[in-house]
Amino acid sequence: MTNGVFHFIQQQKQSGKKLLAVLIDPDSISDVQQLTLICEKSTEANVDLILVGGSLITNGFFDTCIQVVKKLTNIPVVLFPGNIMQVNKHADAILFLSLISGRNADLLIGKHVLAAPVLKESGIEVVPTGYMLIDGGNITSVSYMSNTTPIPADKHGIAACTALAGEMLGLKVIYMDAGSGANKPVPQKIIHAVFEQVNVPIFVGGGIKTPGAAIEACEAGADVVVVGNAFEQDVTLIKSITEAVHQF
Ligand code: 1GP
Repeated sequence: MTNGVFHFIQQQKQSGKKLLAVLIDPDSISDVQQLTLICEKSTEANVDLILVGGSLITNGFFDTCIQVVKKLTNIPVVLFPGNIMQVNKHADAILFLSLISGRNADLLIGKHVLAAPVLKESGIEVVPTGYMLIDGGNITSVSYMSNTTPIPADKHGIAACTALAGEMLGLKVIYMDAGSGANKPVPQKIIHAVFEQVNVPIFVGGGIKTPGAAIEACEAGADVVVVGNAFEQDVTLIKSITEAVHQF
């Protein structure tokens, strides 16, 4: 990817195309066989991005996971870090997340100060990302671990203004997340409210399990649909959900 991951996402957005990102949580997918299968199915389905990250990494599989994915696919690998330890120079890029829906200073700027020199040294592409947690009907790992309250799913104005402030601060991407394994995905109305306010690409994830739910996110304004859990349960969904997103 010569011009970088962000350039690619922006270009696709400008041509009205929607992207599918597979989220690999090295803590849930800890065996190489399952990882290999996900990589093969992702390549066959023409998945656009592979995100790697999780709230906790307890098994030491993070580095191996990235190297295996890099070896098995040509799909750009983007770090989606749950904490500062999830930086790896073999990835193509990192979503440098600022948790703008919360008021935890450490996750707005504190951890970034610690990560910045490490990222500079690694040379990987840094994509400044406004990360917004949206209530998905249950308490998720992100909410608990970040000690932040998600934006209520019916508070469209709060979400829109939060995203707008993020864009004004120079963040290049907005990520609306109901959290991994959310009961309910981010509703269309709140995605659309954000879509109407900002020009930057919008990622939407958390609780998307069907082609229909992915289509709804795209119709509402998502540029990148992120799916993790559902693919861990059933790899055949990689093809059907990617096809659904690529019909736009
Ligand atoms: C979580 O948006 C991602 O941060 C994906 O969520 O695992 O529920 O698909 P799922």
